[in-house]
Amino acid sequence: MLTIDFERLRSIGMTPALVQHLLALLAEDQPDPAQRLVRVAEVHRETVTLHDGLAESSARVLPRVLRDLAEAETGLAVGDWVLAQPDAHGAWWLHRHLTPLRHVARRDADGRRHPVVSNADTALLVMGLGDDFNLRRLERYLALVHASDLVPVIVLTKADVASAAEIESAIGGMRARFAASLPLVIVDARSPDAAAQLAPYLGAGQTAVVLGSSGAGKSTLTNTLIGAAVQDTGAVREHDSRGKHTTTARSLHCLPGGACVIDTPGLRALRPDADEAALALSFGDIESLALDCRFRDCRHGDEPGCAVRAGVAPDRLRNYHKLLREARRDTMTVLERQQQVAQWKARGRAGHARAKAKREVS
Ligand SMILES: Nc1nc2c(ncn2[C@@H]2O[C@H](COP(=O)(O)OP(=O)(O)OP(=O)(O)O)[C@@H](O)[C@H]2O)c(=O)[nH]1
Ligand SMILES: [Mg+2]
Ligand SMILES: [Zn+2]
Repeated sequence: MLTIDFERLRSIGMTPALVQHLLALLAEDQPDPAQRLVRVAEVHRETVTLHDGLAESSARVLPRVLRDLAEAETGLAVGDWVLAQPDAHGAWWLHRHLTPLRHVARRDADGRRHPVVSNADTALLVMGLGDDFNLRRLERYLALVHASDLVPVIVLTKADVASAAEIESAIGGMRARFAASLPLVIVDARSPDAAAQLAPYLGAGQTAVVLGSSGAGKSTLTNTLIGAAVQDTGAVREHDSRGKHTTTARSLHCLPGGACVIDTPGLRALRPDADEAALALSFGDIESLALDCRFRDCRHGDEPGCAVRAGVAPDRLRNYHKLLREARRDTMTVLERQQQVAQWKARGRAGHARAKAKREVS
């Protein structure tokens, strides 16, 4: 029977809830006594970096594990807990992927699901004050985080270079759209003060993932939290503050206070893997106001007596509807998607035929 060395694994994010979850998984299917419980710190093309609480080592993944994950429409993610074992030559192999307690995934433009991170407790949503600040993007990140049951903390960086007006308008915009209970910190990501402000969210054993667009200051903040320049950081473009995608892979780091942080590359376009129910949760204000609309099937368009239109920023409502449309498209089965494409094509053909007939008549 596999024992969990809680003290050793706590430095890489083991929590009591995880122990319970993992023991339940392992009880169903007892592992080989030679296997060790470790955490995925990096995922590369051919190998993974595993952390055992003391040191990191490189390992290859059994093809069977990759096949099973692909079949489940997912893949290995930084933060996953796994079982690994050395072969006769001393080379480490990842033998078993343990279903994560929490998992963040995103969708690409084709609706395919991609893993982001596993077993994180908190998401630090990093956004630069100034050109990077964008409420719609923040709303998308919040939908992603709510769908995966992480605690969101909004981290607005570059407070040292932002004007008072920029800071005020950012706070005002957030207050108009989000619940006042949403945690918000405003920092210079390079200053140790940022670590102090985030300390309440980074208790021993906790795992935080930093998310945000390129140039927002995710790696800068990661370095400040670690207390050393471990991650490369890069300059941003002068005219729009956009980053140059300096970080290219996700990586897990231990912090001096006993928490872990996962640095991630800035995503170009974020499409959360959130279904309608998760979105309804993230946009709870809209859902509860909708109960007061005059019509039960109100679409919050131009119906009279619409409580949603009266109480929600129009841009937030538009963003919600856009995310809902994407979610419906993403959750369509392959067959449904094929049928939709066929329908579009048929409509296109009918349109062509009509246009042709018209030309021939005139
Ligand atoms: N003045 C100031 N500069 C910051 C702050 N945060 C980040 N920067 C600078 O912004 C630039 C981009 O920071 P990074 O940490 O590399 O950004 P990133 O989010 O990791 O970007 P990618 O890795 O490309 O996704 C660097 O030049 C940082 O020094 C801040 O709070 N204040
Ligand atoms: Mg970075
Ligand atoms: Zn309505």
